[in-house]
Amino acid sequence: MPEPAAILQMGPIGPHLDQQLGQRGKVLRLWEAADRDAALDGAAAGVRVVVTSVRLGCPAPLIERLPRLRAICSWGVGYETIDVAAAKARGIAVSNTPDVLDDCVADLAWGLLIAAARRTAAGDRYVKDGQWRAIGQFPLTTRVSGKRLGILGLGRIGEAIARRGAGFAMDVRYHNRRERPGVPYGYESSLVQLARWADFLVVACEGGASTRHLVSQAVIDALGAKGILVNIARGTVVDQEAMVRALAEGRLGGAGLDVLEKEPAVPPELLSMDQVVLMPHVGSATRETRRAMEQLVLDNVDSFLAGRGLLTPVHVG
Ligand code: 8YV
Repeated sequence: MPEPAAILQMGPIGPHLDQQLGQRGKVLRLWEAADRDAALDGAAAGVRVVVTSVRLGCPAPLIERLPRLRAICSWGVGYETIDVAAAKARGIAVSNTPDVLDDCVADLAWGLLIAAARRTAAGDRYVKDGQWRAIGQFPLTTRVSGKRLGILGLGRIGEAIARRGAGFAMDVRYHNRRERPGVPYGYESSLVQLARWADFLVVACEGGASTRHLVSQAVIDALGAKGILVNIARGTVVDQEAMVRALAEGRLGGAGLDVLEKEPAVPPELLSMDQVVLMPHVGSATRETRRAMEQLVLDNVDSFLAGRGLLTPVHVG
């Protein structure tokens, strides 16, 4: 009998991780199996660790098929695609990759904010399409410095976004489920109030059922015709239909979006809007950060296999 795989890898994650994981033990690379069900059945009794990503997930039925599973190590800070409750019920620990991506995601949030306010993507098209010469002066845009920045979700990424606000002389406030003691930013217990106050509202909270459509029609209306919405979190946090309507009718000033509700589907109305800047869900997608995320998954696997538990466990409920 060949030795059963101790590690189940759900799909390709990155060259460093994909290559290094095999040095930790026998790995079942599920995406390479001709018959996934048969491969899972064959390996089920041996698997102690699942290596996955926020994209690939780890649903309850899979957890149920692996009686010896003790750890799920995931790539990505979000974990809404992993059934953490099902794992917890079986005493299975779950890790994600926090901290290492905060700066890159915050950088992109600011890139989108500035791009939406100053219309840098539209300006780039204007120059490259020859309109500078043909039409002349580009239309006036919206000032960024000195404005009011509202943040939905003052976690690690939200704080990194808030810190950068100081460089732009911005007044920063936030909305969370609960006020965070000791942070130097004003707390708004109502998201509608925060949106009414803010010039820019940046979405940086977690995804999943608990935050679905938190940015509702009422929040969008409160942000208003001069307001700009930035989302680097999850498309599901925003009522996308309401947002598209408000943008089309000029009731929302603009948007910078790294994420959409049903990626990679893009509402066609957005394609022709110069007040909207879109990116293909790449908040953490720099060479440096992706490498660090891969390494953190490996470090979690190593720590678990050495009996020291996970380094960056997810804590829920
Ligand atoms: C990735 C992410 O860019 O970590 C997360 O939760 O969303 C990002 O790091 C994304 O998963 C790519 O699809």
